Amino acid sequence: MSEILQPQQSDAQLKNYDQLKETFHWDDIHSVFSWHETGNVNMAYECIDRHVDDGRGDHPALRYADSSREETYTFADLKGATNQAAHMFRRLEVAKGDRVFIFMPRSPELYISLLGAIKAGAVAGPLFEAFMNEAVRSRLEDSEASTIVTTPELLERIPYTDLPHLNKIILVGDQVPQDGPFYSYFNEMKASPTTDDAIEWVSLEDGMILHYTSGSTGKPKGVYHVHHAMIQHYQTAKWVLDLHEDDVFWCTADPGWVTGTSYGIFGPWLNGVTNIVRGGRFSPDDWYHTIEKQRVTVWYSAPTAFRMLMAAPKEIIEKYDLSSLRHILSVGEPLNPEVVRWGWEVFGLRIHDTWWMTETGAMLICNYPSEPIKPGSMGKPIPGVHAAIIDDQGKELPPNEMGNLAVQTGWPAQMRKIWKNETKFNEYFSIPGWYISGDTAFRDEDGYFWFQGRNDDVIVTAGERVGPFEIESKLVEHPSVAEAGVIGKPDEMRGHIIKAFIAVRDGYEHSDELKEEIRSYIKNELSAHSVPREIEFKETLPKTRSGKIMRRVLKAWELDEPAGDLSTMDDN
Ligand code: 6R9
Repeated sequence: MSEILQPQQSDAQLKNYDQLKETFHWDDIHSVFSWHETGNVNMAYECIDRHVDDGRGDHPALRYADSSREETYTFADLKGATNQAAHMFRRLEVAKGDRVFIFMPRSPELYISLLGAIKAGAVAGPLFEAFMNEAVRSRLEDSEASTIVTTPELLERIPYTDLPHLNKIILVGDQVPQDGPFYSYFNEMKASPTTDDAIEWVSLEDGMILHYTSGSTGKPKGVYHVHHAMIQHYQTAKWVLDLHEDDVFWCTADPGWVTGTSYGIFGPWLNGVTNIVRGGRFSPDDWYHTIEKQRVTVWYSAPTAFRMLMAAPKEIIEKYDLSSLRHILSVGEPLNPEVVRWGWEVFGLRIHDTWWMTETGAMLICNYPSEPIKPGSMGKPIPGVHAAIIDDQGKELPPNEMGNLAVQTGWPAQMRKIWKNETKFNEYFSIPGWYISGDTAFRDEDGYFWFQGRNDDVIVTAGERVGPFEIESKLVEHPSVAEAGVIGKPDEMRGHIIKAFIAVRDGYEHSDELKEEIRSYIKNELSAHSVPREIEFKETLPKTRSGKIMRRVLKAWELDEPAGDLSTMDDN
């Protein structure tokens, strides 16, 4: 029997879960959006401008801080700035539906550009700042982006001369080259009015954001979301994040990942709360300092971060006053019961797990402040969503049986396509009526879902999804590498780490120097989070007769488990 923790917050906004599960329909909340009356749809308008219309223009919307900058923007400030950005994009001939990428470290300009692009009717494409040339190139090429906002420091990672569609590069910084497709962000913004006539009114089904994410094979997939998603961003931020107007909310994710947009931008701002953005890297001192200084009330982070905080010396946490916190949540990987217990001990609060994916666009299975939680479980589906465990034929399985975690199609934030890849898109919906997540799980007799693993080869490391194929492809381009197979190896701190098995070419030694060289090569070509922490040299790798590396066998080797059916293995 698992442990059950009773809810702490009697005034939580989600009331009567059991009843709402039966009666709630997404259409019920259309009337809270301004388009319900005006017919004018735009996510960015709904996030920012409407709060100014509602008389809350002076409320702080964004509080940004890093080691050198500290700035506050009210909703009125952001309304003006995002209007300017929309004018800037229009003047640079960005048309409705064009892909505008944003590739830079967290900063107010990132948030203003992203919302400005959406205001102008473009599809925003956020790219994590740590991406290196190849990762940047493949995403810009696939999306055929016309415009990118970046910094002079990151410019060398954008091979723009090889990207025929990319013809406008807006640089956030002082050094802007004279020749070429370059524009100065600050000059263009200065030349733009703050008036709202650059807003493009769209339909709920028009494109809004394109998030590239990893799959088990092939190149990264462009997951395409539309303005309609706002309905679910808004409502889950109420039910699950439990945001009230005066909350100070901090989502620690970067907008390069879906959590950093759905809940680092849309969810909180649709609800008109103060949103904290911290630039720079993780450090326990900086993080606790942020909570204390900004008086953060609701905090959304990831198990890896919690585990790193847990591992930091106790004296650090004791220096800070963290009493402003009311509600803590987690996403991205399994939340260990041990972390929930630590949260209770140090904050006096439960950490609430939430489950969803880039493809689902918003939270689907969650723990709520109003409901008991079972540590180790992801919780229960939100009202308006029916999730189930199904077998490969689509039959729903009884409680406690492990199978495919699937969701009945039709929730508002569901992806609408995989960019230029209908085949991949259709794979998710191969069983009629269902979205197949790729995760395995079971549901207990109380309706709580328990995550068991991924049933493809995608690696979730430190909360980030990494596709083994992208790394393997890069590895074999290194002169020393003949063959490479990449798997996730269980790790206490990071959930999984990336492990590469490598067969070297003739003339290369199995040396530590070579491992180091390969690591820095991946870091420079792809990104720091794609680097295999462990490398093991092998004479040959297990392959199918058709030549596919059998990651399943590599995993079995690693875990000392039986390798299962080897009938397709090539034994030469
Ligand atoms: C939002 C986000 C999605 C994959 C997903 C699953 C894993 C996410 C989880 C979880 C266990 C949770 N995952 N939340 N595993 N418990 N609460 O993370 O999106 O980057 O697309 O990753 O992450 O395996 O399929 P994304």
